[in-house]
Amino acid sequence: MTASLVPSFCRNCLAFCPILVTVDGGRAVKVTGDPQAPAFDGYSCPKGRALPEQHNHPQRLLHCMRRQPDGGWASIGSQDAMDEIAAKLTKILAEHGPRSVAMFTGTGRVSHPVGEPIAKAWFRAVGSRMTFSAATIDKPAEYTSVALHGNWHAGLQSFDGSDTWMIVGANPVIAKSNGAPYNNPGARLKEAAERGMKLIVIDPRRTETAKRAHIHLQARPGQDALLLAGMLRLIIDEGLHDADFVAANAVGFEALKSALAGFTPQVVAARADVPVEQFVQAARSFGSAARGGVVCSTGPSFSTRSNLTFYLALCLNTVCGRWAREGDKAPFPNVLLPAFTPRAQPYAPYPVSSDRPMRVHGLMESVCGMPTAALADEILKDGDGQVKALFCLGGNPVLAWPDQQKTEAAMNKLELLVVFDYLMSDTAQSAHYVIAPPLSLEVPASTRMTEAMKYAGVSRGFTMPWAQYTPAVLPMPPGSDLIDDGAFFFGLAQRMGLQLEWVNMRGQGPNLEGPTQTIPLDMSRVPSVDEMIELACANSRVPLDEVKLHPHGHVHDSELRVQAREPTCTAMLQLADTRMMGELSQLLSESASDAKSPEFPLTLVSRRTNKLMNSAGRGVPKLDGGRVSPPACMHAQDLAALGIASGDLVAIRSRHGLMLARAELDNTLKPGVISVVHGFGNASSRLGELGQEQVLGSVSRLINMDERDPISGIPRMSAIPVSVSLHAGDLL
Ligand SMILES: Nc1nc2c(c(=O)[nH]1)N[C@H]1C(S)=C(S)[C@@H](COP(=O)(O)OP(=O)(O)OC[C@H]3O[C@@H](n4cnc5c(=O)[nH]c(N)nc54)[C@H](O)[C@@H]3O)O[C@H]1N2
Ligand SMILES: Nc1nc2c(c(=O)[nH]1)N[C@H]1C(S)=C(S)[C@@H](COP(=O)(O)OP(=O)(O)OC[C@H]3O[C@@H](n4cnc5c(=O)[nH]c(N)nc54)[C@H](O)[C@@H]3O)O[C@H]1N2
Ligand code: SF4
Ligand SMILES: [Mo]
Repeated sequence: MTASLVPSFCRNCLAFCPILVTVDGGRAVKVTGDPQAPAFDGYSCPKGRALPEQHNHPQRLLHCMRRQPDGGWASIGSQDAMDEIAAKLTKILAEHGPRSVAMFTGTGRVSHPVGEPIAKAWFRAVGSRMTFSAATIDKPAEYTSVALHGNWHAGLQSFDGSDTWMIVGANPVIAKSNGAPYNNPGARLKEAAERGMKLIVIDPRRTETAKRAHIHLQARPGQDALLLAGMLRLIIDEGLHDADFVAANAVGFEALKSALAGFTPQVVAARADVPVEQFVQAARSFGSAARGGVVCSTGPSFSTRSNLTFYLALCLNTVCGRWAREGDKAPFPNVLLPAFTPRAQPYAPYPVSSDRPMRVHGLMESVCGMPTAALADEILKDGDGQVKALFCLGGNPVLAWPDQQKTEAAMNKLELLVVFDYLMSDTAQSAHYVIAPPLSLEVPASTRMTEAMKYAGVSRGFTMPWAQYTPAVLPMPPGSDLIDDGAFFFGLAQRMGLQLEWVNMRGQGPNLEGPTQTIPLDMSRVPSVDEMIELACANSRVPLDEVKLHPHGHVHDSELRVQAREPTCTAMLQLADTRMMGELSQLLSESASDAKSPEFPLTLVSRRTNKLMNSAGRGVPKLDGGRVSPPACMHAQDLAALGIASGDLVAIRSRHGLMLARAELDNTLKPGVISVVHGFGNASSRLGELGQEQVLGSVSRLINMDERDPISGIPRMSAIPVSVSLHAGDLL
């Protein structure tokens, strides 16, 4: 058989880069970026190019697994697994009620976006609201800030026409995350700089993104709210704001202005440890530009006060009038989402929390969803409503949830843990059943999920009307019995006599672009993945069949322009939310040295690497380079002061716990800051098999769940005070 070259797109992360897959004998042997998809310049990253290694992974599960009474594992047919799990769930639901069954969805769901709506439909059908996701341990403030401040119907001004752009704690060049277009962000930032856009980056590390900045504020971690407050004050003080826009579209300007009074450039620059002239230059550069925006990402999200930081970023956009205006080209003309008419008008703020409490920590279900940081305690705390059964879809809680020890205790306490993963992950080690899914190249997909990310924040998703559909590129591996999560939950529903409904939301909270689409499913037969894609793309602006005509993807341009405010629209943006103004005054009164203590003199921050997607990619030599523990990146000054050399095994201690890592020289860091990649480490049950260095490598061991945000529950996951020392002796 001769090899063929098949166009598709990578689904390891939300960039969904177009790729060409070389298929030989039914197997993927090579993946490259697709040069015929000009919008992406043929770009791909190492994770995408390693799709063949992922699909052909020697430890890949080709059958579902069931834990045996002696603790060992045996394979089980997917139909039998559904029979047994349906019977167990029926019993748990009858004994403990719907709240006892929960779900966590992680980043692995990006590979197969149409499974989750069926899983959620199953939860609705059994009456459980207990569906959690990685969103509340990621950037939950994207949701809370929009609820507190309001949003803009037409969206933020587009990156393309902007002359200023500010990125707070994101590294989109590597992560394809908030702040820059997903289609080859490095190239897009370079182009923008060439046409004169002034990029401002706030990050304690001179990242790949910061290297492209006009101004890089290398601030102390955790000072973003302070910096944004200071910028707002300076911009208003110097009259650089857009008074007409504010008067027409926002309330609370005077109250915000007076709350900002104490945030002088001197106070802010000193506390954030940046040169005052550079801070002033950044604020003026942002304030005096005509178009552009500010966006925040995981850096400030993980570093406490995330609601306030994200809220102030929205205030900065509003005060400078940086929302798409009447007559502008629509920044987000939907393609696989239904058509809509963007308007130059606000969406009103709405309550952040529901009246539905969790059983623990005084947390509520909120606009960002169920608080994942509370789920371990919901499992551990005995009593009415206790979570007894958990489905984990494409996630790896043992390495990704804060407080690894607590997470492991919770996983081991469950009566039923069902993990959907293609490998025996560290969470799967605790499971009762592991469901083996087909991998991305074995199923069809559309780019709708990334398009719909625009509903999750103000600067996510594609910045152009890009769409692609791919059929399955590969057949199922010979001899395998794989089942995707959609078909699995559908099968459970059939066995339990449940009627499922497919739901497509078209926005966040009460502010929807269009009515929610609810489609009852025919329960007599399992829908194919292609049928699920059709359901997701119901009433799309561009018919799915037309998108399919472009196998290399296509920009479905539109002449759609932003329309004027509707005469009936009374909504206003809120610049002085009471809760946020309270936090502002607390922030000012806090001591500047709160994070410094002699016992924990360094500050640990998170970072991502180009070759791994959180914990995924470990175990693939091409991606992890055989590394068993994470790099602990440190400045030469800190290494020298501690007598540590690059390559040494070090113990990192926080008030909560300790982890092991390998020191690595990195002079792009601000001295005093140590930056460690998360996703390493292993379940502690594997200590005998793998050894301390490998097992104790998770940053989540350092995170205390009790230091949590009152709305989303996200704990401090960055800007953590730590100490670092050469590792000696046994730790456990
Ligand atoms: N300390 C610290 N903690 C963090 C973070 C941090 O930076 N620092 N980041 C946080 C963030 S932003 C997030 S989003 C979460 C991530 O939390 P998780 O999503 O729970 O973590 P991942 O490691 O991404 O887990 C993805 C899992 O999906 C599996 N997978 C991959 N492809 C497929 C597939 O096609 N199908 C199925 N079924 N499974 C698949 C992988 O094998 C892996 O086990 O972690 C959070 N936790
Ligand atoms: N290659 C790759 N791509 C990924 C992922 C991956 O693991 N690998 N994960 C995906 C996921 S789940 C997500 S959520 C996105 C995340 O995407 P990003 O949010 O862009 O994540 P990072 O690349 O870690 O960038 C966060 C930056 O914040 C900085 N930082 C840390 N603390 C602070 C602080 O207090 N203030 C400020 N201003 N900066 C701070 C760090 O130095 C770092 O450069 O990436 C996605 N894409
Ligand atoms: S950036 Fe890398 S992992 Fe993400 S879609 Fe593109 S090739 Fe895949
Ligand atoms: Mo994330």
